[in-house]
Amino acid sequence: MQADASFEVIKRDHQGVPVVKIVFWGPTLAGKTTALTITKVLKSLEDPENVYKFLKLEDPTGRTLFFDQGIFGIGKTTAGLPILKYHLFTVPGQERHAGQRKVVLRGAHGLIVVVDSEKSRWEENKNSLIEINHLAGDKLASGALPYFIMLNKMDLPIESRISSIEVGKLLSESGTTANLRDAAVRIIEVSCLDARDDLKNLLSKGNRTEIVDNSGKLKKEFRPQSVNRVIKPVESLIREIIIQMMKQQQ
Ligand SMILES: Nc1nc2c(ncn2[C@@H]2O[C@H](COP(=O)(O)OP(=O)(O)O)[C@@H](O)[C@H]2O)c(=O)[nH]1
Ligand SMILES: [Mg+2]
Repeated sequence: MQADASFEVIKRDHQGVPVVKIVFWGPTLAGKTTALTITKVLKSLEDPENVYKFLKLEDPTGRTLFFDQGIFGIGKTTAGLPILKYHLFTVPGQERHAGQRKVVLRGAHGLIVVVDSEKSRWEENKNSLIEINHLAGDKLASGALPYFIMLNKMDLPIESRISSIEVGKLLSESGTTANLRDAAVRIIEVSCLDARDDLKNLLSKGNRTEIVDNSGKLKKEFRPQSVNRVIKPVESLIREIIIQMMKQQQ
């Protein structure tokens, strides 16, 4: 295996907690910042002690400048520490930010490639795939960088959006098919808009007592399906990364 195609070493913070990095990749306006924000809101409801940091760096028009970042944890050891911390980053999607994207991608353990299902965004999606293939194609091909493809905006009318099947065409047009081998099973169709609305509705419910436990945390069974889909790639990647981490420790 090539040196640059091996799994990133997982570092630990000053308290010895392993820290992993997951990056949302994709063209501008695809919904990366929205997906990260939904993750943050859900985590704040379900597991608030494990929300460490949330930062959005936007220009005055709301476009991401440099990156957005959220730091979260999972579980709690007897010492009161999380068993793992994960940093979620989004890249700035605008074409002129290629340099920043490269920096943000550095050291990633997992990748979520956000594809904008809006038909008119074909070229932007294609360019974004070409770029990630150029930067990380070897790692994606070898499995060293586990990934999911998040096909967003599935709420759009069917005639103005692409389907998962057409993502295959997008992959072959961008020359990424060979590297994104298992892509077909790694596509998750989502609507961040529906997820955001469902979260809002949930929170505006008059009687909150039935949806929260004794400590005021949202019970997992009340997680809306639309939100679950948005969170799924992060949760699945963390599981895959933990397996890699255990292999590194052997
Ligand atoms: N219709 C629709 N619009 C969405 C969805 N997700 C995000 N958007 C909108 O797309 C625009 C760009 O979203 P943003 O998260 O800032 O994209 P980013 O540039 O990838 O970070 C915003 O106006 C969002 O409200 C979705 O699932 N469906
Ligand atoms: Mg953004």
